[in-house]
Amino acid sequence: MGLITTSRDGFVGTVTLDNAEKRNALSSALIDALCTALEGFRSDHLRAVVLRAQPGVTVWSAGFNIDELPEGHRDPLGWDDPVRHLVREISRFPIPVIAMVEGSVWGGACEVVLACDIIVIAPNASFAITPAKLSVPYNISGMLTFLNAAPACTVREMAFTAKPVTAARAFDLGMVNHIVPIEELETVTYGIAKDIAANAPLAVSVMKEQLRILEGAHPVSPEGFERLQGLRRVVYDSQDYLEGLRAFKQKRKPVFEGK
Ligand code: KFV
Repeated sequence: MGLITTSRDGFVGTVTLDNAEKRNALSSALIDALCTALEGFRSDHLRAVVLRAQPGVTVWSAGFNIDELPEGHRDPLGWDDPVRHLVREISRFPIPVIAMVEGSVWGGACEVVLACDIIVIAPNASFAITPAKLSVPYNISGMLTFLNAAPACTVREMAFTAKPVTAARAFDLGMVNHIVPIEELETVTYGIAKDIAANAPLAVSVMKEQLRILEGAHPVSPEGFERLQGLRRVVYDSQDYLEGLRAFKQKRKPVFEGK
């Protein structure tokens, strides 16, 4: 079964998430397919990429594939985790990636969208930062993606409540570039892609990389890094982490005890 589809029109490539049955959860297989598609676009010298889901979905992506989270005592979002790999791939990709979003976007998928260069959304889009619903310690560079995309007080509210933010609010907060009626979503998105594709690709590419390096220019001391990793370890070693996973699989609300 295909998890994604790809297409291209001139210099513009499209990757469509195509696993609505599992709400486009970011399984390692889906992410592998997506990264392979991006690599193909890179070697063919495309100039803009649109990342989207099938038209009409109510869930753009349900985020991390919870079934693939480790059963405790291992960092669930370490360097080699597929979502981390995808976020790095998008942000280091030398071609602008435009996220075109209708429907809800959860957890790791919210980071993936916010890691894209430009975001165009329909009024039914929503965004949720969900680790607190599962007792997952999000990783440090992931928190930086959120912090680069939204005001710090918004990141705090989203992360602590895990409640979705509406499309209108995401736009008001400057988290996305455009909110447009659903009938105009493709026209506006592909219009931007074509504008980019008409420009000088080397200049666009170097500006993308400059912005990535500048956005990531936050020195963290070794002591600070080790402190954060130690605090994260307490979370993924906890009973609450196991409870979060169990509750999702049993389709019930988790009961967290703070230990
Ligand atoms: N991982 C694995 N399977 C998932 C999934 C996920 N994140 N989300 C949905 N599925 C599966 C679900 O188990 C079901 O499979 C099918 O997709 C349809 O889901 O074999 P099954 O039982 O058919 P439903 O029935 O729940 O769909 P729906 O009623 O439309 O509700 C959609 C939605 C998105 C509201 C619901 O599926 C949901 O709450 N999903 C989890 C959303 C979430 O909390 N995502 C965060 C994942 S953790 C994450 O990203 C990270 C890294 N983090 O730290 O938070």
